[in-house]
Amino acid sequence: MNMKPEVNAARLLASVADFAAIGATPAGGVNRQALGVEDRVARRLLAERALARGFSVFQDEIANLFIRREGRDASLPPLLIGSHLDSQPNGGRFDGALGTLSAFEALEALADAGVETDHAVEVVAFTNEEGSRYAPGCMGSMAFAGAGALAEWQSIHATDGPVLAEELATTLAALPEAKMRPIGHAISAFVELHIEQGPILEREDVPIGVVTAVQGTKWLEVTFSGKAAHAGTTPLEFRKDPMSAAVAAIASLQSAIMPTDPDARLTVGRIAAEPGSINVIPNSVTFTVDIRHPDAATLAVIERHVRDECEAASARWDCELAIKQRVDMPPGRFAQSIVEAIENSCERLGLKSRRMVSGAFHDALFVNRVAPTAMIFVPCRDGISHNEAEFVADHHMISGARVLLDVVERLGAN
Ligand code: HGY
Ligand code: MN
Ligand code: MN
Ligand code: MN
Repeated sequence: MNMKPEVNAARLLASVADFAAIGATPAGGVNRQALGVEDRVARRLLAERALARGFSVFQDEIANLFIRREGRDASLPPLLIGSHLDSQPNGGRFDGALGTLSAFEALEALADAGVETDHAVEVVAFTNEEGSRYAPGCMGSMAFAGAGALAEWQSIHATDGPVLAEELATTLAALPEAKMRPIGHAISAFVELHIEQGPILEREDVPIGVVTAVQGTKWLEVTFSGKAAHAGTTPLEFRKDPMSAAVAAIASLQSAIMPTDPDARLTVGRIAAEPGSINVIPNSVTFTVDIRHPDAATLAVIERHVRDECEAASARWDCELAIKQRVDMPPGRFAQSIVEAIENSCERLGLKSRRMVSGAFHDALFVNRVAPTAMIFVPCRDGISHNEAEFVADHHMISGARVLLDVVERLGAN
C-alpha cells in the first residue's frame, strides 16, 4: 500500500550533522577539499548508507558518485538529483552537502513509504564542484555533460601538491563496492537543492528560491615575472619588480564597470610571490581573478578590461606577463518545465517562493546542457557562504527537502 512519502526531519538533520563532522574545523565549518582524505571519508559514509538501504552505488572515471533506487520501468532514463560533497578549505557545513543529503533523504522517504516511481531516481555527488584545490570547479558535472577535459586535468597539481591522477585513482579505489559506469549516462531531468549563498531569500523572508538561471564565471590566473634581487642594495630604477606590477594591476581592476553595474563581480582571492622572502624582490607574483556577470557579452568586456590593465602594468613595471584562463563558464538558463515543477510543489506545500538567478556557479549549470534542469535554493543566515560561519535554520532545510521530495514524486512519474 503506498503511503505518502514524508521527509524524516530528524534523520535529515542528523545526516547533515554526521557529514559536518567529516573535515570539521574548529570554527564550525568544514575543510573537505576535492579528492582529499576527508572527501573520501564522506563518499564512503554515503555509499555505505546507500548499500544498507539496498540502493545500488556507481562511480564513473572522474569519481562522480551515483546512488540508484530502481523505478518501475528500467527502460526510462533515471531522474537525477543531488549536488556535491567537496568543500572550500574554509567551507560551511551546508554548501553542497545539504543538496546531496536532501536528495538521499528523498530516496529514503520513497523507500520508507514503499512508493514506486516510474523512472529510477539517482542521487549524485559530483566530483570537485568547488575548484579550490584543483581548478576548474565543476569538473565532475562538466565531464558528465561532455564538456570536460579529463585527460588534460589528470596532470594538474593540487594547491597542496598531489597530482589529480593520483588522487583520483586513490578515490576510485577507496570505494570498491561502487560499480564503474561510463561518464555521462542519459537522464530525464536534474534538480539540485542548494543554499542560496546570498542574502535575498532571508531579507525577503521567502523560504524557497526557484532558480531560473546561473550567471557566467571566468577565472584568470595572472603571473608577472621580473628579476629577483636584493631588497636593500637594488635602487628602484634598477628593479623589475612583479609585486609593484601586480599591486598596480589589482588596484585598477575595479575601475571598469563595477562601480556602475550592480550585477558585476570581481574578486582577487589568492596572491603569491616567489620566492616569498621578506628581503628579496620577488621573481614572480601570481594572483587569481574571479569575474562574474549574468550577461555573457558584459563578462567578456570585464575580462578584456582585466587583460588590458595587466598589460599596462607589465609595460609600466617592465615585467613579463602571462595570463592563464582557468575557468570559462558561460551563463545558463534553466528549463521552464522544471522551474514550474518546483513552483507547483511549493504551492502544494503552501510554501512561498520567488524566482531568482544564481550568483554562484553550480553543477546544475553544466547538467543543464544535457537534460532539463533547475535548482531549489534555501536561505542561509546573513547570506554568508564560503565561510565557516555558514548557517541554515533547521526549518529551512526541512522545507527545501520537502519541496525536493514532492518534485521527485512528480518528475519520477512518467
Ligand atoms: O564559486 C562558486 O560559485 C561555487 O560556489 N563553487
Ligand atoms: Mn556548492
Ligand atoms: Mn561553494
Ligand atoms: Mn554547486
